[in-house]
Order: sequence, then structure tokens, then C-alpha cells
Amino acid sequence: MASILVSLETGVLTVTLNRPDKLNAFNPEMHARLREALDQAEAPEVRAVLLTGAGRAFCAGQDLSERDVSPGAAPIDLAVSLGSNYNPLVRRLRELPKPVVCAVNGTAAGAGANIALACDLVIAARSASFVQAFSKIGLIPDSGGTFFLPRLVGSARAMGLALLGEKLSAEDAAAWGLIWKVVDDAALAVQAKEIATQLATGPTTGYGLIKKALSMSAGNSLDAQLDLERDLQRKAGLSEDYREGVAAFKAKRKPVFKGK
Ligand code: LHQ
Repeated sequence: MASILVSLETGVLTVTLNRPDKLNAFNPEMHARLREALDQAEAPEVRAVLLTGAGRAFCAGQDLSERDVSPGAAPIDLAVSLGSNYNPLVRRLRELPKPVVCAVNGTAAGAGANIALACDLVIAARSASFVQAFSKIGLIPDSGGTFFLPRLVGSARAMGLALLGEKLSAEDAAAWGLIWKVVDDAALAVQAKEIATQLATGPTTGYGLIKKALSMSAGNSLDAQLDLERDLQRKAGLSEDYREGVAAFKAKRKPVFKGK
């Protein structure tokens, strides 16, 4: 069974984590297949990515059954896996110059939670939950968790989530500003696809620049950010879609964006 499923429809590349019997936990093979899927996402005909999970979970993070931590077993350098798998994945999701929607269909735990948070727009099923499970096994939030959490929910809540490792319901996650919104379980797939399709027919160049601007703002002063906005707006203003957007506005018609 393929650990990652990929399909392309109307500009949306849907990528499904597909190890449902393991709650879609990551092993090296799934990382490799996900890298291939994200290679496909670079193609110009892909204008949005929709990431989701098969079965009852979104992703339980690292597959803990893969590692031998029994007494006497050789120590494991976890930095190797972060350096070669998780960190490049998070960077890639952030740097992809097109929107990535994450449909969190169930539990998102450990790295699974933080990979969801690395996406641009997170929609969760009402029954889903977010668990910074790391502290329960003596680890720290990785895959960007210590970056995203305090920025999204503030340091008090970030610290509580990281230290206690308790489940945060999808509704609380939305109320706390951790995610974009929560929808009924039965509506998740359709609503997530609708949003991804809306984005896939939008001004892709502009969206890529929005991602860049918001991502850079985390480390910039106001001065630096104003300069960045000036430079990125120059690029946006040179896009075909900017011309189309203004022309459509003036003609009181719907714009037809080509993503260029
Ligand atoms: C699992 C897992 C799992 C294997 C559930 N692996 N089988 C990256 C690389 C380098 C360094 C280390 O860190 C990382 C990042 C990480 O992600 S570390 C954190 C790894 N993830 C966790 O610690 C989460 C562990 N899982 C849980 O806390 C719970 O299972 C969650 C909250 C995900 C779901 O709880 P429940 O809905 O109550 O389900 P369950 O606990 O009954 O699990 C169902 C099955 O899935 C069960 O197997 P079984 O054979 O008993 O049915 C679990 O063992 C298995 N499973 N997570 N990560």
C-alpha cells in the first residue's frame, strides 16, 4: 500500500498521508514518498496543495515502533532524522510559493501537529485534536513547534501545551488562533477542497509573495518589513494577475487569474 497518495484536480494537488493502521506516523519511506509528492507540487499546473490523512488520524508524528530504545541498544541520534527528514519538510512547506491547505481529519500528534501548523491554512474536523506529545516521551516540540506555537498562541499557552502534552480540541485550537477554522467532520473534505480550489484559481504569484512576507515578518523590524513589502509589492505589481485583477474590478466582472 502506498504510504502517500497523490492526485491532481483543477490545480489542487491532494497529498494524503496513508498509513492509517499506524495513525499515519512517519517512517523514512513515508518521508521519501512525501518528498516526491512535494516535487510534483513544484509543477506550474499545481496552484495549491491540500495535505490530509487517511483514516481516523491526521498524523501521530514519528513512528515510535521504528526505533529500538531497549536497554543496551545503541543510542539514537535524533538530530539525524530531524536534519534529513523533518526540517527539510517544514522548510519546504513554508517556502513553496503557492498555498498549502491542511485538512486535519483526526488527531495530529508530535511532529504531525507541527507539520500541520507549518501549512498555510489549517482546517480541522470537529473531532480532531492537536497534541504536543513530545514531553510525554522526554522530547521537545520539533518540526517547528517551538517556533510556531508561541507565535500563534502566545508564550503562556505554548508553554502549557509543550510541557503538559495534553490534547487540545480542534474547537479550542480555533478559539486560540492555532488554526484557521473548525468544521463538522462530515464537511471537512468538501470544505477543504473548496478552499484549496478557490486558492488554485487565484493569483498564485501574489499568494507566494504573501507567504514570503508573512513568514519574514516573524524576524523583521517594522522598518525591514516595510522595505520587504515595497520589494514584494513591486513583484506582485508586475504580475499578469495584478493587471487582470484590476481590469476585472473596473469591468465589474469576475477575474480569470492564470497564476502568473
Ligand atoms: C503509534 C503512534 C506512533 C507508532 C500511535 N508510532 N505507533 C521526529 C524524529 C526525530 C526525533 C523524534 O521526534 C520526532 C518527532 C515526533 O513526532 S516525536 C512524537 C511521536 N509521537 C507521539 O509521541 C505520539 C504517540 N501517540 C499518542 O500519543 C497517541 O497514540 C495519539 C494521541 C496519537 C492517539 O491516541 P489514541 O487515539 O488514544 O490512539 P492509541 O494511542 O490507542 O493509538 C492507536 C494505535 O496507534 C496504537 O497501536 P495498537 O497496536 O495498540 O492499536 C498505537 O500504539 C499506535 N500509534 N501513535 N507515533
